[in-house]
Amino acid sequence: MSDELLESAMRRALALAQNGPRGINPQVGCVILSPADEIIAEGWHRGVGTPHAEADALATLTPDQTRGATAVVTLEPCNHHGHTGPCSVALIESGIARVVYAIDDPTPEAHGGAARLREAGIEVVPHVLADDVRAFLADWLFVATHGRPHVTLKWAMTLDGRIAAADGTSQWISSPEARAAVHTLRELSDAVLVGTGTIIADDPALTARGPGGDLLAHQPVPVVVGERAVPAAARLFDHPVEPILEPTRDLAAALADLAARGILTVLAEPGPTLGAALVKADLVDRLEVFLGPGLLGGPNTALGDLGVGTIADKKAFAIVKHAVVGDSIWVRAERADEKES
Ligand code: AOF
Ligand code: ZN
Repeated sequence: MSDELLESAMRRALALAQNGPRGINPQVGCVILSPADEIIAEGWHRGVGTPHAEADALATLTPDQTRGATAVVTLEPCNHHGHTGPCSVALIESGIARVVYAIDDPTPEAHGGAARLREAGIEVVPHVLADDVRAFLADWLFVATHGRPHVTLKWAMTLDGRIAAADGTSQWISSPEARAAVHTLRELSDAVLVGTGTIIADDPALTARGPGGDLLAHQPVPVVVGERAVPAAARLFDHPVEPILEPTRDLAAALADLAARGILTVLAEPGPTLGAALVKADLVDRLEVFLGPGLLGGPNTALGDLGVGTIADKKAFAIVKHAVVGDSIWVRAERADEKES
């Protein structure tokens, strides 16, 4: 069978994967090809507790059809008893002759399906269209390898690095174009995170809005971290998505809990104390910084103390993108000591 044919079947499996929901489990697609290279079944995974993509596709076929066929699946078939039995075993029992997959399953429990299939005498072709599938599953793969969501920390500051005036006012440091970019970042995130201090001081809505104040199509889950009480009248509770409260100072634990709820990406928009605590704990993967004109002076810096006593200990971030947004500049930086995402 030609490489083009396998790639085109994998492209179809990747399109099917996108029918599934984003969340704790990966979005996975599968097609089954007959010995004559025709697609005879399609399947995808519909989320936690439902059949895996391979089982979904196989369910529509008779044993006569599966014998000698090829399964093309976006993720290495699993090898564990979770909510369902191992796909490796289901494929072996189906009489499939060959399994083609895109990326290895990184989870210690599910990993190992490819080896099991080979041991059973099935031809295994790994890593077809691996880059495309890896890019599609990047956020899920991040969570699977780190045990927490990917965290972006955002702030807007003046040319002298201040985020508010002495009386706490901060509207507006950056341009309307910069603020529109922030709302797009919110819309693209699974969750928006602030501390209880920000809720008490600013009472933010935490919605993703268009220029006219209209709600954008996708709304992030609002998340509040911290031990102080959240006022019952906070605007947060008017958010279209029910807020998640993490009444703890253990940031790693709060993020792990978000991952367990299927949140893969977080946009953190905290004040300087929580922002610094996230950076200090090495829980920040990306920065989105908006630099507005003007100077404010004073003590209201973007981040509080990071415990960096000397320049050699600075937290390393590499600037990967910058853009002019109205009268402001947008800078994106990625954590420099870890570049897997
Ligand atoms: C596959 N095919 O379609 C998916 C796989 O809780 P469970 O039993 O559903 O297992 C979830 C794990 O199985 C998940 O973390 C990932 O490692 C793998 N997902 N594997 O062979 C699929 N969705
Ligand atoms: Zn499986």
